[in-house]
Parts: sequence; C-alpha cells; structure tokens
Amino acid sequence: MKIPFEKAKFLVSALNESEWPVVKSPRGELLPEIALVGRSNVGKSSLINHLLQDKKVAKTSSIPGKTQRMNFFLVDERLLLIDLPGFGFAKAPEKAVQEWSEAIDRYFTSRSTLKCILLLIDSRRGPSEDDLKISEWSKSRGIPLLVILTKTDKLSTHEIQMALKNSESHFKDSIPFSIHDKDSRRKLVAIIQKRLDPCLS
Ligand SMILES: Nc1nc2c(ncn2[C@@H]2O[C@H](COP(=O)(O)OP(=O)(O)OP(=O)(O)O)[C@@H](O)[C@H]2O)c(=O)[nH]1
Ligand SMILES: [Mg+2]
Repeated sequence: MKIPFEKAKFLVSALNESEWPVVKSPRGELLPEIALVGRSNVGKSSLINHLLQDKKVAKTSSIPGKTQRMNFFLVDERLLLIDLPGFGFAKAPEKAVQEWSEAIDRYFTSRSTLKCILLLIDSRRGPSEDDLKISEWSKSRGIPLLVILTKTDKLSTHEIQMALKNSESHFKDSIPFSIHDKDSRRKLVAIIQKRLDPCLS
C-alpha cells in the first residue's frame, strides 16, 4: 500500500495511554503507526510539516522542548504518524520530564500498532547514547528503523558524506534530509514506500 503522504489531519495531543487514539480502517483493522523519535530540536516537527506539505500541522520552535506531548496525525486515512517529545531536554521541570519519559516508555512497550520508527539525528552531531538505545531496542523487537540525518543544509557535500559514513557504522539505513532541500521530501517518501511499506500492510 504505497502511501502518498498527501492528506494529513491532526488527531490528538496525548500523554497517557487512555488518550492514545484508536483508529481503524473501513475494514475494521487498526491503522499502523510510524513514530518519529530523536533528540529535542533535531527537527522532528519540521520534518512532519515538510512531509505532509503543511507548514503548520505540527508546531515547531527554535527553542528545544517545544513538543511536550505525543502528537498523533492521521495520514491519507491509512496511517498514523506520531511526533514524540524530544529526549535529552533537561530544561523542562523534572516532573514533566519524568512524565514524558514514562509515557514514551509505555508507548514503546505496549503500542501494538507501532510498525516503524524514524530516528532523527542532527547531521552535525552524530548519534547520542539515547539514539543507540532506541536502535538496539527496535532491533530486539524487530521493528524497522530508518535513520534520518537532519539539517544537512548546514553541511558541505563532503561533510554530508562523512556524516552518512559515520551513521552507517552504527545503523543499517541512513538518509540525509533538509527542509530546505526541495528534493528531500520526494526522496523521503520514496524510501518510506520502499523500505517501510511492507511493514505497514
Ligand atoms: N537549517 C535547518 N533548520 C531546521 C531544519 N529542520 C528543522 N530546523 C529548525 O530546527 C529548529 C527545531 O525544529 P523542530 O522541528 O521544532 O524540532 P523538534 O525535534 O520537533 O524539537 P522538540 O519539539 O523540542 O523535540 C527550528 O528552528 C527549525 O526551523 C533543517 O532541515 N534545516
Ligand atoms: Mg517538536
């Protein structure tokens, strides 16, 4: 089922399991989900807006910690996309950070419709301990993970190649991405369709 990423609708901003949406296809099957994860400020919400061609569907900010809840989007009536709060954001009140991390842990351990993970890593920084942990976890659960190296507009072509090489020493699949590169969206949709589509059927 090749998803064109043409039509998107914001569903709900949630934290606790009771708030997570249950969305079914006309045939009564639960819709599959793709979760976006990564360090705070890496560009998760911006990628969603770029992918869904709607500048405002997800809220972005230059200040880290903008996304403080799990935001669920319905895409083409066939798939849910989830923008998770960024990890590694220490400036929020301790209680809030604890609440997010507990909710995210619960999400990863209990959400049966989670079929794919897009792990975003800043192309200038490389993977953090948390990024490596997510990757190990996805391997152990057999959930496909695609690494997206963001903000490549800030790097030269040579630096992008180096960042890709470094990423490939840790992860199976990595692609460069920038919201300022007109071709990034087409390439991202193509790779999601090719690599992840079989898991979403
Ligand atoms: N130059 C450049 N800036 C980007 C790109 N993607 C995102 N940004 C900027 O990076 C900042 C953070 O982007 P967000 O999309 O809000 O990041 P986030 O990962 O959702 O952050 P949290 O919600 O805090 O977890 C914003 O100022 C964006 O405009 C990119 O490809 N290139
Ligand atoms: Mg965000």
